[in-house]
Amino acid sequence: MADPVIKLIIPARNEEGAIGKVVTSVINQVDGAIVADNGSTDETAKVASNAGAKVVSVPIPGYGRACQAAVKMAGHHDILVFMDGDASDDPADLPRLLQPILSGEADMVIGSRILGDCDPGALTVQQRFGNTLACWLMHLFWGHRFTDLGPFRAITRESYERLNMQAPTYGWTVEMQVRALKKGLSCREVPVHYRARIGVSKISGTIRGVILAGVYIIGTIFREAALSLQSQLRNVVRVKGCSVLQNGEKIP
Ligand SMILES: Nc1nc2c(ncn2[C@@H]2O[C@H](COP(=O)(O)OP(=O)(O)OP(=O)(O)O)[C@@H](O)[C@H]2O)c(=O)[nH]1
Ligand SMILES: [Mg+2]
Repeated sequence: MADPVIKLIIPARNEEGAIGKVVTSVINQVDGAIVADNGSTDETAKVASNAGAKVVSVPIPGYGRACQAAVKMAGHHDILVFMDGDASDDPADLPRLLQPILSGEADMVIGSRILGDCDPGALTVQQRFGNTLACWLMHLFWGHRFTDLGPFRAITRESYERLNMQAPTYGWTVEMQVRALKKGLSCREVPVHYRARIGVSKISGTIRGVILAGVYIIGTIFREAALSLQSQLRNVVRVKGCSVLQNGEKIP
């Protein structure tokens, strides 16, 4: 891909201590950064804007909602990069993340914290367990081995649009990976460095956050598996030339 327009999407909820550093550390490597201020009650929006990001306000909390709203605001782009706003992702890894897309080898690249190195305490035991389980289920259902659901990732615009992303909250990352597999996209992982976040942990370090994230992530995988099964059954019915009624309409 020659000279692509790269837009960076950063969901952020109460990240005033980190978001300025995140934006300034990466803004020169992309063609624009969009921070989705997800109902913050602190100065996240102001700090992000001062650092050079475009800010979109998304009042209802939800990781997926924030990402989707920011993508809508991104304007023209060829590649989307997603990164957390708590300074846990390392901008030095961006070239490595983009390389397989730029060379035409991949449609989507996930930054794997498991293949890379994590600072002490950056990736909790609960996160590692949840990611391993989710990746195992993806392999079981769709036959592809991911090692992580890392938030630092890149995808071509065309591929992103094919995924019709829906997950409003924590299911966002796994939904993107599962739907990429279902659409037959070329998926890669590259090792990334994961740092301890700036500011107070909201998800992985809290019992409520871990349970909620786990339920949404695993629930998303089973929902996607059920949808796959449903469409396979429909195909079988079609191939057999049966005529069945669905929602009151006849499928020839
Ligand atoms: N918790 C939370 N984070 C959100 C939300 N919307 C956007 N975010 C941002 O999404 C990114 C990931 O959330 P984190 O709180 O870092 O989640 P995590 O990395 O699993 O866990 P911790 O870093 O330990 O809190 C951060 O940039 C958040 O600010 C939301 O509704 N809730
Ligand atoms: Mg975090």
